[in-house]
Amino acid sequence: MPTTLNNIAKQGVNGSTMMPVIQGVGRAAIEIAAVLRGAVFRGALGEAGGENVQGEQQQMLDVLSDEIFLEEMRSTGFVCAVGSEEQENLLVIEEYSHADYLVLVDPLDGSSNLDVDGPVGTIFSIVKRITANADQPLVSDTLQSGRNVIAAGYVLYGPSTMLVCSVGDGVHGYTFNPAVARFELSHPDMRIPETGGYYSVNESNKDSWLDGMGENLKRMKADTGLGMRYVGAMVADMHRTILKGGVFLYPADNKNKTGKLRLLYEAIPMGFIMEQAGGKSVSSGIAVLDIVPEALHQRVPVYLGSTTNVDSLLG
Ligand code: AHM
Ligand code: MG
Repeated sequence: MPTTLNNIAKQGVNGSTMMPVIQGVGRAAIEIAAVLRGAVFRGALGEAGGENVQGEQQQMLDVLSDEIFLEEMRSTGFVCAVGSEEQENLLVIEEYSHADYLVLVDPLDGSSNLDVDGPVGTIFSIVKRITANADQPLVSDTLQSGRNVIAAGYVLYGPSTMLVCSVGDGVHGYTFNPAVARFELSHPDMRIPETGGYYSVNESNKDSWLDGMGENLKRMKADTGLGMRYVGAMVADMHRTILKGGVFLYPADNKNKTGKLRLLYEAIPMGFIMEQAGGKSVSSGIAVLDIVPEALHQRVPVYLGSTTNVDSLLG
C-alpha cells in the first residue's frame, strides 16, 4: 500500500496541524501542473502584460498559478493570509481572517523557463500569526525569522510533479501518481550528501559579483573539483543539490546589490528545507534562517548546500 500525503500527520509535533494546509498545496500543485501541460493549447504562454511589484514582467502562467494557489489556501479554512511574490500587498482571506496560519509563496518559480518547456516550481512556507486571532493579520505576521517557520517545501514541475516538504521532522518527497491522482511517498528522508555533487550558479555574472565571490568560487572549484549544473529555476537546482550534493548560490552583484532571490518566498523556505536535509544555508555571514525580515519583498544573497561545500566556498 503506497504512503500518501496523509503521512505528514505522523511527522513530528506539527505534522497533524500542518497536514490540511500541505494537502491544499498538493491540490494547487495538481491544478498548476495541469494548467502548465495545457498552456500551449489555451494560448496561456507568454506575458500577461503587467509587472509585478519587483518590476518584472508577469507571465500569464505566473498570474494563473497565483490565483490557483490562493484559492486552494482559502479552501483549507486554516489560512488567514497569503504573501505572494506576485502580489504587492499581503492578501487577507476575509472569511478566515481569524485563522492561525499565514502562507508565503512563490507560485511559479523560474518562469523564464516556460518558453522552452523547462522545469519550474512552486515554493512555500507556513508561519503562525503573531497578532491576536480576533484582529486582522498584518504584514508584521510575515516578518518572522526562518526559525519560526513551521513547515516549508516546494513543488517541482518536471517530467513528474513532486512535492517535497518538511514539518521540521526531516525532508520527504512525494511524487504525483497520475494513475490514481494522488501524491505518494517516493523519497523518504532526503539527506544531502556531504561531499560530491555540483556547484550551481549563473556563472555569466561572475565579473559583477560582490563580496569577492568570484575568487571564492575559483578557489572552491580548485579545492573540490566539483562539476557545474544550472537550470535557472531555483526549485530544480535545489532539488538536484539535495539529491546529488554540492552547493547552489545566487550572490549579490552590481545589478542586484542586495541579491536577487526573495528572502520570504525563496531563501527562507529553501534554507529551512536545506537545514532539514542536513545541509547549510548562509546569507551575508549568517544562517538564512537567522535573518529577521524587514519587508515582504526583501532580497538577499543565498548560499545553500552541504556543510562541507558551503564552508569550502565561503571559508
Ligand atoms: P522568478 O521567481 O521571477 O522566476 O526568479 C527567480 C529565479 C530562480 O528560480 C533562479 O534561481 C533565478 O531566478 C535565476 O536567475 P538568473 O536568470 O539571473 O540566473
Ligand atoms: Mg522565484
